[in-house]
Amino acid sequence: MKYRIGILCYPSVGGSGILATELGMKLAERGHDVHFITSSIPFRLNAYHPNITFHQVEINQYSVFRYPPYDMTLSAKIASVIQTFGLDVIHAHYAVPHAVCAALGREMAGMKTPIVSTLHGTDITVLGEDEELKPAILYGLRQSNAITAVSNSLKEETFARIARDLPIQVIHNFIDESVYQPQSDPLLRERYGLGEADQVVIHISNFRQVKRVDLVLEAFARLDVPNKKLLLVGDGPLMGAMRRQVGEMGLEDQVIFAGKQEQVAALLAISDLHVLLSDKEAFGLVALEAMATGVPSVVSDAGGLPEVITDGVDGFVVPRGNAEVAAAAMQRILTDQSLRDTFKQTGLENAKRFASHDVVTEYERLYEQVVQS
Ligand code: GMT
Repeated sequence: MKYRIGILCYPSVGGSGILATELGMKLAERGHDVHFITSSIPFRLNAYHPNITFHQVEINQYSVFRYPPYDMTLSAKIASVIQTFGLDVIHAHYAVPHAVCAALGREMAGMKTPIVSTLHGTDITVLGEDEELKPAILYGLRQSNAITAVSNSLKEETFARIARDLPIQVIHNFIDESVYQPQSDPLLRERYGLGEADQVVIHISNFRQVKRVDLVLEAFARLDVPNKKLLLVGDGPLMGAMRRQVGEMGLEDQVIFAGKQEQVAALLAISDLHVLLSDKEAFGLVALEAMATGVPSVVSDAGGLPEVITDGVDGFVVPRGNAEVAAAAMQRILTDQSLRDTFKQTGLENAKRFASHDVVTEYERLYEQVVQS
């Protein structure tokens, strides 16, 4: 069956937006009619496709509003898209406001359009800690006809923090294999001033507290590896603090700030090791991107990361908050070429567990289930 699917997501850089956009594009390729309802064009929605329509949520800036009513405007937009295009299903990525707005939009439209809500992580692990927001999260999830979480760990956390009786199904994330695959671009290394002998460690994130970039810097500083370089990709509130830390540690010549990048496959491919030492991480899409590109990872044991990286098999999983142990694991990978090759090969094989084809099919089955019930 082909469906008319409304997708709600954060369009800016971030794992949940990337996943929602990739899913929408794959569904369109399979013949479904996909409607993105977001505040701006999702940043990776670069493929023109006749089955994709983008509906922009434009907020009325009427001067009486102290706070522009985004959630209400989004709900009204959902209602109008349901009515105009006869959506069969709404897929809300992230519990707040999307699952809540999906429910309100459906109500406004006076329809029974089924809602699938996908939990991505911080909607539960950070926002779920806020007692004021919990009723909204719970409302959005109870109104959903199906709930998915991107890892087993997130499913368990949702039970613990929100409600034990929620019917949550785990559907892991996927990446676009045609983009994330081994590749080489010697010119790119040159452009970043990297010599042939340089050993490149890469970290990619939104530089928020939860990502513990301070630990990445500390672990990198501890490495006893000649020609080490740290490529920091991203931007965020901790950028200033990170630059200060780099200065205090005297690492200016070894750290490269590459800024926010939309496509990171090529940057991963010029790296020898990927590092992600987050305090919380529901899945860690970037670890999967690294694995599929053939770059081994050292990750913390936070949340769903151990469901992506298998310790000692395709990378190392280290305890949270310990730069010393992380540095030892990084040192092993950087100084042992045969271990690195083994991790690379096993990683390429293991990345297939998250094959886009299978994951998209799982979502299709779920749509079928909710539409038919
Ligand atoms: O990691 C972030 O801060 C961004 C966040 C988001 O909402 O986009 O990412 C979350 O969703 C991703 C896609 O499912 C997951 O891969 C990330 O692990 C998750 N982040 C956290 O749990 C901190």
